[in-house]
Amino acid sequence: MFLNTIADHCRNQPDKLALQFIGGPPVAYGDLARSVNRTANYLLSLGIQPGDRVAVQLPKCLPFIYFHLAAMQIGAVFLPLNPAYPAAELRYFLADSGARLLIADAENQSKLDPITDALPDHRKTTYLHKPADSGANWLLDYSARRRYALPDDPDQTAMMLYTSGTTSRPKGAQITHGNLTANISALHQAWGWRADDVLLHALPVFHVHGLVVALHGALRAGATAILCPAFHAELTLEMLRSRRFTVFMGVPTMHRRLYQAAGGQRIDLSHMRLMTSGSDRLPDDLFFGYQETFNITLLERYGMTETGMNLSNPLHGQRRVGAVGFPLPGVSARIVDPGTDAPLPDGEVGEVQIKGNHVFKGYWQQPAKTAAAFTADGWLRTGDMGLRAPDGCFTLKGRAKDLIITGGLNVYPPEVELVLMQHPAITACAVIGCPDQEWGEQVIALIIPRPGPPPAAADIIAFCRQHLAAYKAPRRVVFVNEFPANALGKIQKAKLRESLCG
Ligand code: MCA
Repeated sequence: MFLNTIADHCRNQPDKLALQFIGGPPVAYGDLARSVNRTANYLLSLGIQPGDRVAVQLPKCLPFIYFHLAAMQIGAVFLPLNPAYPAAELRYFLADSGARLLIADAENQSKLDPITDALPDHRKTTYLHKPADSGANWLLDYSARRRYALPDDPDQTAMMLYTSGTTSRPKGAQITHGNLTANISALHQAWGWRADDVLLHALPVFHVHGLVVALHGALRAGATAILCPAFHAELTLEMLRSRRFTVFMGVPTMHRRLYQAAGGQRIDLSHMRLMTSGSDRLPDDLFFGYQETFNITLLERYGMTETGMNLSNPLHGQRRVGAVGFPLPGVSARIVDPGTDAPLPDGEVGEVQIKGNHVFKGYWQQPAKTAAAFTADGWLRTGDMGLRAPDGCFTLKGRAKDLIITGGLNVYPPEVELVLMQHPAITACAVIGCPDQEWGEQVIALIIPRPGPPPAAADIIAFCRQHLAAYKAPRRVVFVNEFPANALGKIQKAKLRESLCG
């Protein structure tokens, strides 16, 4: 299992640099083992048992990583929470998951205490204080040592990540130790991870992309990860030029900003062994723009929270513009008719379905939704449409599900519509995504107001931001008198997109 591999690195190369935040202290593999062990002991001292959910809402910082690894090491379930979630969303995640423990930023105590006080399963919140200097050393003052064994059951849940849905509130995707191990081994092989790799890590750590693909990737290889607390294009480009790094991973919005930061100048980044793009489609102009400007061919790959990574363009060999590549080792992928689940011939567009040891074990306490996510013979329905070329290379062609991707983050329109319908001045609404060069798509709300003076668009946006993380709130509000509907009365969003997105 991959936690054992990391433990081996900690034993075999204790002095090798594992992690370092920009401007922060170096953390060698030996230090990492000690800090994670101390954190694991802290969790044990609180009575955290295998299977207990440990929620962590912290900015990107070392303790986030220590709690992440420590919780998994003692068999607890790590639940990362984006610091951008407002109280309403946070309450839902904590209540639904039944988290015993919350680790949070002390700055948020007055906001969090009233929420957690009302939750029956919640036992304790540990508040960490941000250090005054930028040393990023939020270390827990806890030193007892106890031995414990790493989990050895591949079906044991390691983490739970909330994903939204087209018909319901967010669901907790349970990702097992076996899933993580299978996926990170496949990526290790496919992307040729090496112990002398140095990853520049600029992604958030609350999602599969930054946490699993990037961070686990580097640790599994016994390599080094240099972490930026947040993404700044100019700073990142400056560092990428320095020749210190070999691997970088980003979402298209980040790559767009890096490309723009070059300001038309040619900057040779061909010393980078691997630069990947994912979480949303990589636009063709950016693929070519990167080749022209940076002398780099971005490697596009395809994954989802429920599976980790599924498909990837090759490390060696041709990376195809607009394509997401071939199944990773141990991954099976097929294209089917979404109505019948019958496989389609190469070249025909259908739903992408996935099978493999990396596929999650189900949604937390949602047996019906879990069953609906799989076909009778165990393929995961991704809700993404695509086709397979005769040589086995996959290309995505839109989505069967009602989903917007903005800046690499998924926004499910029904979730936003549910909030909008709580606004007293709204009779009906529809949320759609319109193409946007920087963000991929932008969230747009169409609204039929109640009779009387119409609400201000800014008020509606502010209302959404009170209830939802800012990236889910509409960027634009359009008032309409009616919606195009089909015979069943269902709003035809394709028509709305056609008339509005231009
Ligand atoms: C920030 N804002 C956004 C987004 N991010 N709005 C829409 N979509 C977003 N993704 C808002 C901020 O709240 C702010 O609003 C305004 O946009 C401008 O903020 P700015 O400072 O420009 O943005 P940023 O903080 O620099 O963030 C942009 C970002 C970030 C770096 C591209 O969104 C990001 O890190 N995206 C990566 C997401 C990711 O890791 N996805 C992986 C999911 P205001 O100022 O008005 O409050 S995992 C996944 O999808 C699967 C498994 C896979 O295959 O990888």
